[in-house]
Amino acid sequence: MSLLSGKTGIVFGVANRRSIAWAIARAWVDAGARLAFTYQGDRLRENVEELVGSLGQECPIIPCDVTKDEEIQATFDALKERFGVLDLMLHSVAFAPRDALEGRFLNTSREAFRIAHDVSAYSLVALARAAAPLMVNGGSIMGLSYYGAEKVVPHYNVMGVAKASLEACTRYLAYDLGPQRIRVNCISAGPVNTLAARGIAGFTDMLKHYEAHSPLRRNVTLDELGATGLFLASEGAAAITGQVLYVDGGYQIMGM
Ligand code: NAD
Ligand code: 0WE
Repeated sequence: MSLLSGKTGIVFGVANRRSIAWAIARAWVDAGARLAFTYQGDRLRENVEELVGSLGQECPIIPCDVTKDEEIQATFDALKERFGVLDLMLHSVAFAPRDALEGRFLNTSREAFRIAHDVSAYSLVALARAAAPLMVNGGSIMGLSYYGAEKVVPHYNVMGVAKASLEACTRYLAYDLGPQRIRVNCISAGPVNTLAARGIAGFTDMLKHYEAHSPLRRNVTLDELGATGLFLASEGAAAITGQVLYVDGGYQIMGM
């Protein structure tokens, strides 16, 4: 029997085939899960429909901008209708206004700070609150973080502060939801060439830096992130909650 057979899940954050969310979703489906997908706006609908069409299962595909409470409500109403019970939720969503990821952190505007935290951190709380009532047999919730939460990565700026919040939210949610056997964790991924990383000045140099300095002397692959997402969803991780798991070739342990 496969690791996730009979389990249901919902995935937030697929934009295209390179999305980390897509890698984790594929791993979940290969392990036997039934999934629902959300997409941010009309711009991404066809992308997600085409990708999901290749999975060989009928999946609900629901629009959901995570900054809109009414769309979150409608998403979980639809999910309750289709699946009834939920076991897994993936949060793979982040955004900060582009100009906040350039120049000095010092110049972060109140509005850029608000948006980054609303989309990238508060949304985990809102989604967990909506998902928990459907997780009647316990569950596994996971988000994606990055090392810039913990140490200064030049230009990651307000996103680093928002990821620090996401990681703290993960711990508080793990405490609140633990009695319901719902686990909440983060995967802190090394840099991956996705849509969200594209066009970041110096991103190619960052990939080279990880290759040169991480203990494994290479970058992480999407398949490896999928495998970690599968582990966190599975019984192998049954006693792991509130944690940040680094999937970064070991980069995070280095002091120099
Ligand atoms: P991606 O662009 O494929 O995914 C980001 C997703 O966020 C997109 O699907 C986008 O639609 C969604 N999103 C943004 N604003 C939204 C909103 N208001 N409502 C709903 N969805 C919204 O890029 P990715 O690299 O796969 O990013 C996924 C996650 O992984 C993010 O949390 C990112 O911070 C994190 N991460 C990425 C890297 C990397 O190097 N690529 C490293 C570590 C962590
Ligand atoms: O979390 C991220 C990136 C998330 C992201 C990306 C964008 C680009 C387009 C959030 N908001 C936006 N806004 C946009 O307008 N990563 C972990 C990838 C990333 O981004 C960086 C990095 C790394 C790594 C930005 C600066 C420095 C390093």
